[in-house]
Amino acid sequence: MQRRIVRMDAMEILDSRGNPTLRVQVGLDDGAEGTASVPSGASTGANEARELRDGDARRFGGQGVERAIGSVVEAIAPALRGRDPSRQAEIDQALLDLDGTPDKSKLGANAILGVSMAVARAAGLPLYAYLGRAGACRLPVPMLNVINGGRHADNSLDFQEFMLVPHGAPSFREALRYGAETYHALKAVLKRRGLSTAVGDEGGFAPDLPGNEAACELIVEAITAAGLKPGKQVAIALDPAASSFAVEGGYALSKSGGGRLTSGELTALYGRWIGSYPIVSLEDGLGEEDWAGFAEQTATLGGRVQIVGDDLYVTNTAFIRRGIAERTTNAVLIKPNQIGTVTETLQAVALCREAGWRFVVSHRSDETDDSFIADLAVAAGGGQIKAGAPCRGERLAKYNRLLEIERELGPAAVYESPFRAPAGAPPAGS
Ligand code: 2PG
Ligand code: MG
Repeated sequence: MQRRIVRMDAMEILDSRGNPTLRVQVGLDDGAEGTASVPSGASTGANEARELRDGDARRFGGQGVERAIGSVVEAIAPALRGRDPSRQAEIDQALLDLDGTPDKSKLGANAILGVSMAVARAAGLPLYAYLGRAGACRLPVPMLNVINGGRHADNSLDFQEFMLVPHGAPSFREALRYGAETYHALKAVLKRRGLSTAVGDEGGFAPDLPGNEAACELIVEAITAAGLKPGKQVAIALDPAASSFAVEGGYALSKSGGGRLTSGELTALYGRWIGSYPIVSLEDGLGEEDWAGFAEQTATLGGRVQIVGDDLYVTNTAFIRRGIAERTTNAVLIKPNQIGTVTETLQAVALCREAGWRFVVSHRSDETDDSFIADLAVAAGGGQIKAGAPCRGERLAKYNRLLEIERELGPAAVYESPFRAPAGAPPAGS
């Protein structure tokens, strides 16, 4: 029997930075319900789909989402009433048509994504199997952001994220243990040196260090202190989020007092680090306008590490297509709220697969307890997720959901390092 959407509601909740965001609920005629909460970013790409914020300075400094709630209740709900929730692509297309703008600014990408995710949740359980169809059984290697800098912390680090990659673990559960134990070892190392163990926006530590490179040294020390093998069991991933320190003609490392570098000099710096530390992945090593610099970086470093584009592509197939044609990177960061619907997110994943590119499903720095991306990562099957440190509830919601999925899959669950093959190689199963 065909099921129908009969009810839709939205409310304003707070996200992990204490800013308002949207929770959307969709109800079906058989009583099934789907709820979803929408994340937000701090280091946002210029071409991301636009959130609708109230701009009313009397509430939340203008950040309220009552207008976006209006979009859901007044515009979207009547248009989707009576629709079959299992027709995700048609529903998402209806949302695009209803909005009619290229950047979803009329209804708001936050309103649109909330509905899109809630419909998927109402339509099928478990969500990973529904989105991925049969055969969704690959658990992702987590990238755990244990040292925060850039726009995510008030410290001396220009680079935004220093992540643990426990790719040498035998299972997701063990990988998370490696990550958590290293996180605790890192805390002890910081304490011993009299450095701050307060955490940044994604739950990683945010100490003042003499320079960006010191974060890599500390991480290697922590991996060893946890009794694990750097590189073999736990490697490092970086997201400098370089758009946030890009300046006219180069990059300014002003938080650390590291001076100005050209695009080529910054790539050379990463190259030296790759020689000294077990780095397997480098995301947004350059700014979102530096397409030529990225191509150069991929040509020089792309055989040794995964080069991931985030701000550059904003999960948009138009930009990813250009990247594939110009060999700008060899991997893509996938964030549903950058593009605004579940279907477009899956299209971005499909394009990566077609090109033999890797991809990493990702959270945002402003998160909620919604674990949608955990299911999405298993459904997409690319074998990588980044969801912050193994600390703070909104980050753990994703990792704990992955533990549940792994348990549910039982012996069918697969945990496989995408980093054993050379960096340019396609993800397994593609
Ligand atoms: C990133 C993200 C998530 P933000 O740059 O990859 O870590 O940060 O959500 O602030 O854009
Ligand atoms: Mg990023």
